[in-house]
Amino acid sequence: MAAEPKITLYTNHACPWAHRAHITIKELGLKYEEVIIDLNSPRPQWYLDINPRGLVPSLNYNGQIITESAVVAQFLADAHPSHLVPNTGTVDGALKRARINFFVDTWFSKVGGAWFQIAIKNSEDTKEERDKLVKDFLATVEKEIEPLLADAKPFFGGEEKVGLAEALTAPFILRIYSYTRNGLLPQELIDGLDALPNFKKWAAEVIKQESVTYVWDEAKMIPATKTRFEKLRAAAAAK
Ligand SMILES: N[C@@H](CCC(=O)N[C@@H](CS)C(=O)NCC(=O)O)C(=O)O
Repeated sequence: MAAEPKITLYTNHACPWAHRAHITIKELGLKYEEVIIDLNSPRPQWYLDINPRGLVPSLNYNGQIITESAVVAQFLADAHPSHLVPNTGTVDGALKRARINFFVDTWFSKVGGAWFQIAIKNSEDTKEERDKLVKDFLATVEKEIEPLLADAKPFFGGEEKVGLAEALTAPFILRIYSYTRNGLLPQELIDGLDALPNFKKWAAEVIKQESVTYVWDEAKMIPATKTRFEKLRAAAAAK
Protein backbone atom coordinates (compact mmCIF):
# COMPACT_ATOMS: atom_id res chain seq x y z
CA MET A 1 0.00 0.00 0.00
CA ALA A 2 1.28 3.47 -0.87
CA ALA A 3 2.37 5.65 2.04
CA GLU A 4 -0.20 8.15 3.29
CA PRO A 5 0.32 11.40 1.43
CA LYS A 6 1.16 14.52 3.36
CA ILE A 7 -1.64 16.95 2.61
CA THR A 8 -2.05 20.57 3.61
CA LEU A 9 -5.19 22.39 2.53
CA TYR A 10 -5.10 26.18 2.49
CA THR A 11 -8.70 27.11 2.96
CA ASN A 12 -11.37 29.28 4.48
CA HIS A 13 -14.57 27.66 5.70
CA ALA A 14 -16.66 30.50 4.32
CA CYS A 15 -15.57 29.73 0.77
CA PRO A 16 -17.78 27.39 -1.29
CA TRP A 17 -14.91 26.64 -3.70
CA ALA A 18 -12.65 25.55 -0.85
CA HIS A 19 -15.59 23.56 0.51
CA ARG A 20 -15.32 21.34 -2.60
CA ALA A 21 -11.86 20.25 -1.50
CA HIS A 22 -13.07 19.51 2.05
CA ILE A 23 -15.86 17.28 0.75
CA THR A 24 -13.50 15.41 -1.56
CA ILE A 25 -10.88 14.86 1.14
CA LYS A 26 -13.50 13.66 3.61
CA GLU A 27 -15.09 11.27 1.12
CA LEU A 28 -11.66 9.83 0.40
CA GLY A 29 -10.93 9.49 4.11
CA LEU A 30 -7.59 11.27 3.75
CA LYS A 31 -5.76 12.85 6.66
CA TYR A 32 -4.84 16.48 6.17
CA GLU A 33 -3.79 19.62 7.91
CA GLU A 34 -5.56 22.84 7.21
CA VAL A 35 -4.26 26.36 7.17
CA ILE A 36 -6.99 28.99 7.35
CA ILE A 37 -6.36 31.95 5.06
CA ASP A 38 -7.84 35.26 6.17
CA LEU A 39 -9.75 36.53 3.15
CA ASN A 40 -10.49 39.90 4.73
CA SER A 41 -6.93 41.12 4.52
CA PRO A 42 -4.34 41.18 1.74
CA ARG A 43 -2.69 37.82 1.24
CA PRO A 44 0.78 37.62 2.80
CA GLN A 45 3.71 37.00 0.46
CA TRP A 46 4.21 33.45 1.77
CA TYR A 47 0.70 32.59 0.54
CA LEU A 48 1.18 34.34 -2.79
CA ASP A 49 4.29 32.21 -3.22
CA ILE A 50 2.03 29.16 -2.87
CA ASN A 51 -0.80 30.51 -5.00
CA PRO A 52 0.03 33.68 -6.96
CA ARG A 53 -3.72 34.22 -7.51
CA GLY A 54 -4.13 34.55 -3.75
CA LEU A 55 -7.30 32.45 -3.80
CA VAL A 56 -8.41 29.51 -1.68
CA PRO A 57 -8.32 26.59 -1.94
CA SER A 58 -4.73 25.55 -2.55
CA LEU A 59 -3.45 22.08 -1.87
CA ASN A 60 0.03 20.94 -0.95
CA TYR A 61 0.21 17.23 -1.73
CA ASN A 62 3.58 15.71 -0.86
CA GLY A 63 5.19 19.02 -1.73
CA GLN A 64 3.29 19.57 -4.99
CA ILE A 65 1.04 22.63 -5.09
CA ILE A 66 -2.32 22.30 -6.80
CA THR A 67 -4.77 25.18 -7.11
CA GLU A 68 -8.31 25.78 -8.44
CA SER A 69 -11.00 23.85 -6.61
CA ALA A 70 -12.18 21.67 -9.51
CA VAL A 71 -8.60 20.76 -10.35
CA VAL A 72 -7.85 20.00 -6.68
CA ALA A 73 -10.93 17.78 -6.34
CA GLN A 74 -10.29 15.96 -9.61
CA PHE A 75 -6.63 15.42 -8.75
CA LEU A 76 -7.46 13.93 -5.35
CA ALA A 77 -10.17 11.72 -6.81
CA ASP A 78 -7.84 10.50 -9.58
CA ALA A 79 -4.91 9.92 -7.22
CA HIS A 80 -7.11 7.90 -4.84
CA PRO A 81 -9.50 5.70 -6.84
CA SER A 82 -12.80 5.46 -4.98
CA HIS A 83 -16.57 5.72 -5.24
CA LEU A 84 -16.18 9.41 -6.16
CA VAL A 85 -15.45 8.89 -9.85
CA PRO A 86 -14.52 5.93 -12.06
CA ASN A 87 -10.96 5.59 -13.29
CA THR A 88 -9.95 6.61 -16.78
CA GLY A 89 -9.00 4.03 -19.40
CA THR A 90 -12.31 2.29 -20.07
CA VAL A 91 -15.22 3.42 -22.17
CA ASP A 92 -17.66 2.82 -19.31
CA GLY A 93 -15.52 4.86 -16.94
CA ALA A 94 -15.04 7.59 -19.51
CA LEU A 95 -18.78 7.76 -20.11
CA LYS A 96 -19.53 8.12 -16.40
CA ARG A 97 -16.87 10.81 -16.10
CA ALA A 98 -18.37 12.60 -19.09
CA ARG A 99 -21.85 12.50 -17.52
CA ILE A 100 -20.49 13.89 -14.22
CA ASN A 101 -18.59 16.63 -16.05
CA PHE A 102 -21.69 17.53 -18.03
CA PHE A 103 -23.81 17.77 -14.88
CA VAL A 104 -21.29 19.99 -13.11
CA ASP A 105 -20.79 22.10 -16.22
CA THR A 106 -24.57 22.50 -16.56
CA TRP A 107 -24.96 23.65 -12.96
CA PHE A 108 -22.23 26.27 -13.29
CA SER A 109 -22.84 27.42 -16.86
CA LYS A 110 -26.65 27.55 -16.70
CA VAL A 111 -27.56 28.10 -13.04
CA GLY A 112 -24.26 29.42 -11.66
CA GLY A 113 -24.50 32.42 -9.38
CA ALA A 114 -28.12 33.31 -10.19
CA TRP A 115 -29.12 32.52 -6.61
CA PHE A 116 -26.46 34.95 -5.39
CA GLN A 117 -28.11 37.75 -7.40
CA ILE A 118 -31.44 36.78 -5.83
CA ALA A 119 -29.87 37.18 -2.38
CA ILE A 120 -28.65 40.67 -3.28
CA LYS A 121 -32.11 41.64 -4.53
CA ASN A 122 -33.84 40.06 -1.55
CA SER A 123 -35.37 43.23 -0.12
CA GLU A 124 -38.75 44.98 -0.31
CA ASP A 125 -37.32 47.72 -2.56
CA THR A 126 -36.23 45.24 -5.22
CA LYS A 127 -38.99 42.66 -4.74
CA GLU A 128 -40.22 42.79 -8.33
CA GLU A 129 -36.73 42.22 -9.70
CA ARG A 130 -36.10 39.47 -7.16
CA ASP A 131 -39.33 37.64 -8.04
CA LYS A 132 -38.41 37.66 -11.72
CA LEU A 133 -34.93 36.28 -10.90
CA VAL A 134 -36.51 33.54 -8.77
CA LYS A 135 -38.86 32.60 -11.61
CA ASP A 136 -35.98 32.44 -14.11
CA PHE A 137 -33.80 30.48 -11.68
CA LEU A 138 -36.49 27.87 -11.10
CA ALA A 139 -37.24 27.59 -14.82
CA THR A 140 -33.54 26.97 -15.51
CA VAL A 141 -33.20 24.32 -12.80
CA GLU A 142 -36.34 22.62 -14.09
CA LYS A 143 -35.16 22.64 -17.71
CA GLU A 144 -31.45 21.93 -17.26
CA ILE A 145 -30.92 20.09 -13.97
CA GLU A 146 -34.11 18.21 -13.17
CA PRO A 147 -33.80 15.79 -16.15
CA LEU A 148 -30.18 15.00 -15.26
CA LEU A 149 -31.27 13.80 -11.82
CA ALA A 150 -33.94 11.41 -13.11
CA ASP A 151 -31.91 8.32 -12.15
CA ALA A 152 -30.34 9.71 -8.95
CA LYS A 153 -30.47 7.00 -6.30
CA PRO A 154 -30.15 9.16 -4.34
CA PHE A 155 -26.93 10.55 -5.88
CA PHE A 156 -26.08 11.52 -9.42
CA GLY A 157 -25.88 8.71 -11.96
CA GLY A 158 -27.75 6.18 -9.82
CA GLU A 159 -25.00 6.12 -7.18
CA GLU A 160 -25.58 5.29 -3.53
CA LYS A 161 -22.63 7.35 -2.33
CA VAL A 162 -21.65 10.96 -2.83
CA GLY A 163 -19.66 11.33 -6.05
CA LEU A 164 -17.61 14.02 -7.71
CA ALA A 165 -20.84 15.49 -9.12
CA GLU A 166 -21.91 16.23 -5.55
CA ALA A 167 -18.46 17.20 -4.26
CA LEU A 168 -18.33 19.98 -6.84
CA THR A 169 -21.90 21.26 -6.46
CA ALA A 170 -22.86 20.53 -2.83
CA PRO A 171 -21.30 23.68 -1.30
CA PHE A 172 -23.69 25.73 -3.38
CA ILE A 173 -26.73 23.52 -2.80
CA LEU A 174 -26.06 23.63 0.95
CA ARG A 175 -25.81 27.42 0.92
CA ILE A 176 -29.07 27.82 -1.03
CA TYR A 177 -30.95 25.80 1.60
CA SER A 178 -29.15 27.28 4.58
CA TYR A 179 -29.59 30.86 3.38
CA THR A 180 -33.28 30.29 2.73
CA ARG A 181 -33.85 28.74 6.16
CA ASN A 182 -32.23 31.83 7.64
CA GLY A 183 -34.12 34.41 5.60
CA LEU A 184 -31.24 35.41 3.31
CA LEU A 185 -33.03 33.96 0.29
CA PRO A 186 -36.79 34.03 -0.28
CA GLN A 187 -38.84 30.98 0.73
CA GLU A 188 -40.30 30.87 -2.81
CA LEU A 189 -36.93 29.63 -4.00
CA ILE A 190 -37.04 26.45 -1.93
CA ASP A 191 -40.78 26.03 -2.48
CA GLY A 192 -40.05 26.07 -6.21
CA LEU A 193 -37.10 23.66 -5.93
CA ASP A 194 -39.17 21.36 -3.74
CA ALA A 195 -41.75 21.20 -6.50
CA LEU A 196 -39.12 19.49 -8.69
CA PRO A 197 -39.22 15.88 -7.45
CA ASN A 198 -35.79 14.75 -8.67
CA PHE A 199 -34.04 17.84 -7.41
CA LYS A 200 -35.86 17.80 -4.07
CA LYS A 201 -34.91 14.17 -3.35
CA TRP A 202 -31.30 14.66 -4.45
CA ALA A 203 -30.73 17.95 -2.61
CA ALA A 204 -32.28 16.64 0.62
CA GLU A 205 -29.68 13.85 0.67
CA VAL A 206 -26.78 16.03 -0.44
CA ILE A 207 -27.19 18.60 2.30
CA LYS A 208 -27.25 16.08 5.12
CA GLN A 209 -24.05 14.21 4.23
CA GLU A 210 -21.34 14.44 6.86
CA SER A 211 -18.72 15.21 4.23
CA VAL A 212 -20.80 18.20 3.17
CA THR A 213 -21.76 19.56 6.60
CA TYR A 214 -18.60 19.08 8.67
CA VAL A 215 -16.97 22.41 7.87
CA TRP A 216 -20.23 24.37 7.61
CA ASP A 217 -20.75 26.33 10.81
CA GLU A 218 -24.16 27.83 10.12
CA ALA A 219 -24.32 29.84 13.35
CA LYS A 220 -21.12 31.62 12.35
CA MET A 221 -21.68 31.80 8.60
CA ILE A 222 -25.18 33.29 8.55
CA PRO A 223 -24.49 36.58 10.42
CA ALA A 224 -21.28 37.10 8.41
CA THR A 225 -23.09 36.43 5.13
CA LYS A 226 -25.96 38.70 6.12
CA THR A 227 -23.53 41.57 6.67
CA ARG A 228 -21.83 40.82 3.37
CA PHE A 229 -25.12 40.80 1.45
CA GLU A 230 -26.19 44.06 3.12
CA LYS A 231 -22.96 45.72 1.99
CA LEU A 232 -23.38 44.42 -1.57
CA ARG A 233 -27.02 45.60 -1.59
CA ALA A 234 -26.01 49.07 -0.41
CA ALA A 235 -23.27 49.23 -3.05
CA ALA A 236 -25.73 48.16 -5.77
CA ALA A 237 -28.28 50.77 -4.60
CA ALA A 238 -25.62 53.51 -4.62
CA LYS A 239 -24.84 52.93 -8.31
N1 LIG B 1 -11.99 29.54 -9.37
C1 LIG B 1 -11.49 29.46 -8.02
C2 LIG B 1 -12.33 30.40 -7.17
C3 LIG B 1 -11.80 30.47 -5.75
C4 LIG B 1 -12.29 31.73 -5.05
O1 LIG B 1 -12.90 32.63 -5.65
N2 LIG B 1 -11.99 31.82 -3.75
C5 LIG B 1 -12.32 33.03 -3.04
C6 LIG B 1 -13.00 32.74 -1.72
S1 LIG B 1 -14.58 32.00 -1.94
C7 LIG B 1 -11.03 33.73 -2.68
O2 LIG B 1 -10.02 33.12 -2.40
N3 LIG B 1 -11.08 35.07 -2.69
C8 LIG B 1 -9.99 35.86 -2.29
C9 LIG B 1 -9.87 37.12 -3.05
O3 LIG B 1 -10.59 37.28 -4.05
O4 LIG B 1 -9.06 37.94 -2.67
C10 LIG B 1 -11.59 28.04 -7.54
O5 LIG B 1 -12.51 27.34 -7.96
O6 LIG B 1 -10.73 27.63 -6.75
